[in-house]
Amino acid sequence: MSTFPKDFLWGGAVAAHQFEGGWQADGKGVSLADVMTSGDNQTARRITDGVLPGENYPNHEAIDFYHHFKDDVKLFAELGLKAFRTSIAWTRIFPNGDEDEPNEAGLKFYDDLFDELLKYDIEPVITLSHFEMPYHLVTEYGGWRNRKMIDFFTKFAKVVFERYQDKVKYWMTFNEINNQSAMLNDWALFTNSGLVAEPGEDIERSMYQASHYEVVASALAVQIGHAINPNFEIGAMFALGPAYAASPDPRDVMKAQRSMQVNTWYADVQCKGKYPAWLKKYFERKHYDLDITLADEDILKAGTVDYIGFSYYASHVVQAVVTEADDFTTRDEHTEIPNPTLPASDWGWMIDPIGLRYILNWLTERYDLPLFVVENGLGAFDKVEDGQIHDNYRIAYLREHIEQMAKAINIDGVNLMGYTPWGFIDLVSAGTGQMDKRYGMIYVDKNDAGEGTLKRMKKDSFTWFNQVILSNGDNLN
Ligand code: P53
Repeated sequence: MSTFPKDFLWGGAVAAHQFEGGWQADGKGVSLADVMTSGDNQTARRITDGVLPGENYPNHEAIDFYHHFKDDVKLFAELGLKAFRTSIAWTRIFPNGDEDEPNEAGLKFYDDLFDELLKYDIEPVITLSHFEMPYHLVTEYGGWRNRKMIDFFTKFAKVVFERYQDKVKYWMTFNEINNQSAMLNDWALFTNSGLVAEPGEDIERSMYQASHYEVVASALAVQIGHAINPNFEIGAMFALGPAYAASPDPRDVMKAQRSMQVNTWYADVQCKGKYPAWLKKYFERKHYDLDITLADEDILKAGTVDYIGFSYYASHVVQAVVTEADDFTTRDEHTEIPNPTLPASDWGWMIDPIGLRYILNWLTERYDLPLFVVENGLGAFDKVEDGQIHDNYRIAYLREHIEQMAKAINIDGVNLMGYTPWGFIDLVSAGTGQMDKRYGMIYVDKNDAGEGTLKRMKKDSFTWFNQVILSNGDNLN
């Protein structure tokens, strides 16, 4: 039997750029997501130099929630959602990012959306920056390489905190802020920080500098938000999955520990208010000479978060390589290997429900804060047969993860606020730009080529999740 707290936030999660469409509607500016093409399981998305003719940009239309939001929210209410996580598209509010005044039409859209949600008692949970900063801030300022970004971001945060202070209580600052450190690839550097490596640039150094400005901006936003409304709950947001050691060889164990440290140092900063010792040493040894001021350090201390939001999809297995560095930070194609004890999704993500319980315990032990699983789910190909979608594989995935959350709560004493499965309505994949990598309980008729009627249909998982919510997690069958 699973028991969840009475006010548990059962919900669903999306991000503005992955489902709204309307990329130029009512004065919206070009965001990072608007210059990213479509890829597939094999091919990475490309980042183009602005919006170019003849390219496929899947986020431009996405599932056009912008023009369907009333009907869609009605469907979300039918699903039984108590919470709905989305982001505010920064470029609807500040189209270029460096304007003095916000765009009223953009602000009005979110007023209407939040009113619609509240009409059905659905609690909005809002991410301020989810891979969609204004592209202009990249071309004009170099993205988060530039300290000026702190001002642009906090201005945006202040405007929306003030505007929606009576409608939104739960906030998160930066989505999966740690991806860039964990992956250090073109996609993560661009989507998190608007970084494209310049010839000869030490991109790892730039990543750390950009990340520093982001954690400062986040800490300032926490303080600004609390001053506007002391009841705000403002969280951080990380991509988290445990790194398991490939073997009991202490070198592998050390490798796993360091890999978690590289992945989660943001949590140390955002939850405890200071940089971890190993990372300060790393900056020193690398002679990075980062722009981290004493005033910044005070800001970090004063702006710790109220809760930890995180995404959980998969766990990882890591091993030390023969040429492993003394500090165990070597990155190459041999450091991560598949887990022979677990199945994988069609995109090669390891399916590991127990890993979720593990990470809930790990977070509790380190940070002792309320936790919120704000993303989880299975990206899969779905088949429509006679107007029905029998996605029993998705139900199984979600059920097993919910069972592990119940154990974490009832056996391990974890303080869990809620669960908002990712992409509960089909949307554009962030990693690949695909439509056919589907997470939804609501099917949207659109394929990778961009064809389809955009019609919404309930999958079997819709009825199942509705039962889960109605029974407050007791009925998982
Ligand atoms: P997609 C990995 C790779 C890409 C995005 O991912 C990711 C992750 C997980 O750490 O992040 C989140 O769409 C992200 C969402 C995204 C979701 O995972 O590549 O916050 O925007 O859609 C799923 O299958």
